[in-house]
Amino acid sequence: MLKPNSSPRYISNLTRDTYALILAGGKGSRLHELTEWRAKPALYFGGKFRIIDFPLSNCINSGIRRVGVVTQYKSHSLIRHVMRGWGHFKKELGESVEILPASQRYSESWYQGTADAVFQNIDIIRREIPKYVMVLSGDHVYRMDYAGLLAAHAESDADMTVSCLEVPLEEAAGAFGVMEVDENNRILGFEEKPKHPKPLPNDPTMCLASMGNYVFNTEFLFEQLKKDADKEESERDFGKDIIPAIIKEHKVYAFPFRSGFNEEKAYWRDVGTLDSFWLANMELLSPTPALNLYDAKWPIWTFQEQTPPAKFVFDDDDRRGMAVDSIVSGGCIISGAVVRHSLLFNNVEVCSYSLLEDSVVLPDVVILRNCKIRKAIIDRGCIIPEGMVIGFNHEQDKARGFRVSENGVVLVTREMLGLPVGYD
Ligand code: ADQ
Ligand code: ADP
Repeated sequence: MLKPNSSPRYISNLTRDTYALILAGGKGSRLHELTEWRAKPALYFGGKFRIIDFPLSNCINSGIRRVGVVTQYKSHSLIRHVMRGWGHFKKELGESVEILPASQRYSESWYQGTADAVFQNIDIIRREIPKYVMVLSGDHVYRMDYAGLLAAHAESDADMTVSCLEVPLEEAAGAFGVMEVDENNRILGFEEKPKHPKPLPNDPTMCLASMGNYVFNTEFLFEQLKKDADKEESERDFGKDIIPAIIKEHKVYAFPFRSGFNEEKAYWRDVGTLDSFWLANMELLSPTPALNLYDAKWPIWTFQEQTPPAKFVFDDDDRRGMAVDSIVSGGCIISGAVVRHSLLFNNVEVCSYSLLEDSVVLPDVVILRNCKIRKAIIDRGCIIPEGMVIGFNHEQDKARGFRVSENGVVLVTREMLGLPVGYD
């Protein structure tokens, strides 16, 4: 709740006084070949987006118009995307989306942990003179009005606030930072990726997990980063080093994630594995998905390639080309083929007599005639040869060099098909 005497411009002053830093340098190693050439935040999602579009759109829609995107690992396609899709902001109007690659300003090395990625950009943040710095993970798909988080931070007079949500214990174990809070949500204990997370007092199956999104008072952040930089044994990481070191002496609060939308259950996905990537995309095919991409009040902005409309045509033999229960993006041509319960990104061509089911197909893919594909992720730029069967016999899929996930999703990339690398 806001203080009753707060000015009508309370929230807009908070968001205006904030600089957001999106950490987008992570490797995403459990996505295997999907992130071999691109950072996880550059991974495609939902037919026309990349993951980074979600935190970026949340910032812009929340009224935070000064944003830095911190890049490191395999950043080429990420930088290209941010430049093309997010490069039009006007510095003169107090708006900017800047790319901040590791540039060795404060040390000879690349960014070490997440805290170092912020530390090495201190001078850039300082120039903006923000009252608050919001550090966001660039790895997750969700819609969130960050103004609520900022308001809670300011209201509780906190030094730092950590955005969190309830997660089943087995999901959090080894994956998330887990915290204990008092009745006012002040953080009393924090463990980074514990094997045995502490359950909630009122629910032994769930725990309180960090989303990797933080708000800091700017000067407080700088002090803590400098202190941490002087510690030899530190890994320079917010979860491992900074948060555990400050919770005793400083006011660090948890903010329970609410999207700010009228949703039954707040949507937040860490699409960190092939299975979760596939499933999160499949979920969008539901008539009423938990993630609403069609809400004009909270648009997800992205770089839009100019493509002609999707097209469904009869082939020479009068076979009907169709897609049902599917999302089909611009530039696609379905010619005499059947597409069922699948998500197609831009410029996918499916040729006659082919059948595609339960699959996610990234941009610029050609599926030639007579293919049968089920429960697959087809990476960008693949050309599936005539008659190829994928997803019906996993031994055969593996023998071809495709990757089969724990839950039986088959990943196919250009390299696996023996196509020349360097496709861009
Ligand atoms: P992880 O997501 O495992 O845990 P990490 O790998 O440090 O933490 O990545 C956090 C974010 O920073 C990601 O968006 C990643 O892309 C980026 N990143 C990682 N290393 C970077 C570097 N050197 N330079 C630039 N960017 C980098 C964190 C928290 C947990 C929390 C989870 C929620 O530490 O406490 O539960 O996020 O997913
Ligand atoms: P995008 O993320 O826009 O698809 P990338 O440049 O990251 O663009 O790479 C797209 C695809 O091209 C990847 O799936 C990968 O297979 C291939 N690729 C890109 N660069 C290389 C490279 N240097 N070597 C091999 N393959 C590459």
